[in-house]
Amino acid sequence: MSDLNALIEEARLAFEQATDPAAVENAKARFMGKTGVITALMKEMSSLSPEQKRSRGAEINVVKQAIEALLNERRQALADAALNAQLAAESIDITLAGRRRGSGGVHPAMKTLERIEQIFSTIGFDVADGPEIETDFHNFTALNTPDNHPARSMHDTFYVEGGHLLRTHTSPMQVRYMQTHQPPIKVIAPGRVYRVDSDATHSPMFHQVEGLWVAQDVSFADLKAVFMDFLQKFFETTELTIRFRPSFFPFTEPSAEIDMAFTSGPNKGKWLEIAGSGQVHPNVLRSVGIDPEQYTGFAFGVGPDRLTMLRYGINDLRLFYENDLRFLKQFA
Ligand code: 2NL
Repeated sequence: MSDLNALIEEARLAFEQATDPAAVENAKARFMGKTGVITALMKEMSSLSPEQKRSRGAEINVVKQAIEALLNERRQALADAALNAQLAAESIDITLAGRRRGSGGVHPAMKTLERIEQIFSTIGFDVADGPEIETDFHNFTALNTPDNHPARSMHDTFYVEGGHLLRTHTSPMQVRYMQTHQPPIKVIAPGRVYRVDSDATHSPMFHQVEGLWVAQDVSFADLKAVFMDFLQKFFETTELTIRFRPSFFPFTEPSAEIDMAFTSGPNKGKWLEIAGSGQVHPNVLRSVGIDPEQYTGFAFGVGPDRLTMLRYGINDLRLFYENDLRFLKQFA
């Protein structure tokens, strides 16, 4: 029996020294496997008498069960240790604050467009919408632009398939609006426009807002009042003046540039070119089926990016298009 007790101790030691499941199974084979010690002891019994067989068999069984118990204990201990190690490694601190999705912001160029739309809405102007890929008719012909006008050249205008082009101003939206509405017409047309131009002060894509009021007896005086009202609301000050300088556009006659100057503040006294304008040319009205003998109107076009720069004190147009978050976050 003492040889058998020694065997149990031997097994206990072997299992203890096995520090991973594979080693435990190897140790098990040494005792319980086909070529293991227990199997050998069983075979040895063949030479014993039936009497001796019974008692020796019972003893061996006790040992076998003891070793099996040790084996299962060790298996369980290793499995527990592995699980605990995994739990420790994968532990998460559920008290930590979650990772939030950053909230976006409206781009300053779009903020200005929204602001302009809002201001003109309050004085009864509708907001037009339309395609950025336009027909030659809506972008040029209807706007009294002659076939040989330099703006139509490929040096100035992006042409796409099928004779279409990227609109060079937002006027085509107003042309479409006039084709589908009867005077009185009060509409603004904000959006992206495209020109073949790219340097420090020009981007091939920029923004424009045009305004149009066509009704009976709409005059330059109305333009001056509407535009002044707009600027005062936009800059939130009455401390500004405007002046009209004669100019030329194919779609207006007469035409004028509008300059403005602040009469107080850091930009006081500096004249800034901010819009082109004029009385809508009779040919433009005719091309959309409006009788110029019955109706007149004014139109203007502003570069909102310029207004954004003035309003926020931005000195470089390129900042609008670099998508540098350090710049953009200041407007969020
Ligand atoms: C500029 C010049 C201008 C217009 C745009 C216009 C639109 C229609 C009819 C007549 Cl549908 N005119 N738009 C008129 C004068 C000037 O923009 O330099 N913009 C930045």
